[in-house]
Amino acid sequence: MDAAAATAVRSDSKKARIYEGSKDPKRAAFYEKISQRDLAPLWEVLKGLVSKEPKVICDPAIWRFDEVKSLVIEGGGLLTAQEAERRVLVLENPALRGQSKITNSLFAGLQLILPGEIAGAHRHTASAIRLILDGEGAYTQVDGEKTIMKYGDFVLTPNWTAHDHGNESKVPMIWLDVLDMPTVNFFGTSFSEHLDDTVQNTARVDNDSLWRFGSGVLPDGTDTSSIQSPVINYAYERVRPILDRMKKTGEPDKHHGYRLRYANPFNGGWSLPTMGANLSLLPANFKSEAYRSTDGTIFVCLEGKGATKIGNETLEWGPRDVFVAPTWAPYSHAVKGGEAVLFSISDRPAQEALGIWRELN
Ligand code: 1HN
Repeated sequence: MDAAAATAVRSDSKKARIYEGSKDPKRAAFYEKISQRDLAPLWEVLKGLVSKEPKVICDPAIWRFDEVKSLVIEGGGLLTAQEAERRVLVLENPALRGQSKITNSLFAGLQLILPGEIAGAHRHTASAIRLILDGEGAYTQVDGEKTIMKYGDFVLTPNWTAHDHGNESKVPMIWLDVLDMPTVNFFGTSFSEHLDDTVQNTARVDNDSLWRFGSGVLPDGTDTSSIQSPVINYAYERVRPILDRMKKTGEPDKHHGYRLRYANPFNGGWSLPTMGANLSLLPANFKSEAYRSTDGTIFVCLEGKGATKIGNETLEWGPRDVFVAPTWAPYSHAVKGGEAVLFSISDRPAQEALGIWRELN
């Protein structure tokens, strides 16, 4: 851009916006004058800034696995996992296209890793979770610990942990990635680096963290101050039976059915400070009462079928479908036929830490 064009752009950016009150010529002139000093009248925008209720740009949306799987696989023929660094199709909220967001604070995508492929080691300030949806037998390594992943496993790569993936199985693997990247970027705190070794040396026994910290004991000398869980794979085969036990001994919650939280075994809190995940068993023909909260929530069906009414929209779901309920939108689930299992994840821990999380009211 030449100097004259740059000046024109700059002077244009100093033009007062057209506000409601600009109809009054005196006010309009005032707004124009203060705009030259990078000032603007709060009274023209206050109502939009401090709204009575949350006003978010985010739509209810669903990605049906059977419809998108072939597209994920097709992407696998275009470039290798190594070329892509991470071969992921981003789940873009229809109201937030081009921003790599599924909600205002979270990223989600479907990652494909083909047999024999490697996604090299790196680390970043954004924390990630993976929920395994298709295939079985690929591994993730996190800070020197390897875990082989299976359907429904909930895998963590907390902030700044080194992680790489590889598929030594005979079938393609697809999983859902959710990252707090939009939150990290909102604060302008994104850092990342590639590690020298594409594949980390694993210094620990496979699944060491689940054995060590997922059995109700803490080895002597454990530093329990971490705000992120030390467990890197909450294996579905260990977690799923707990829902059956809850069902045998209690009544379902009217909003969430039988629901558990993926916890940090050090303090009972959420498994990550920025993202909180749950697993719900909704009994056969269960209909939940409408619920809403300020954490826009990503749901994934792991078993069964149903429909969720979000605001005025009803989304029908089945196994491996991913759908999203925006901040403060009332939603209710209706199970169709036999019982269903829903995984969910949101930014609730971050909101709770800031004292701004609300539900219902
Ligand atoms: C990432 O590092 C992974 O490690 C997946 O598998 C998805 C999306 C955005 C930024 C980094 C991974 C990602 C990502």
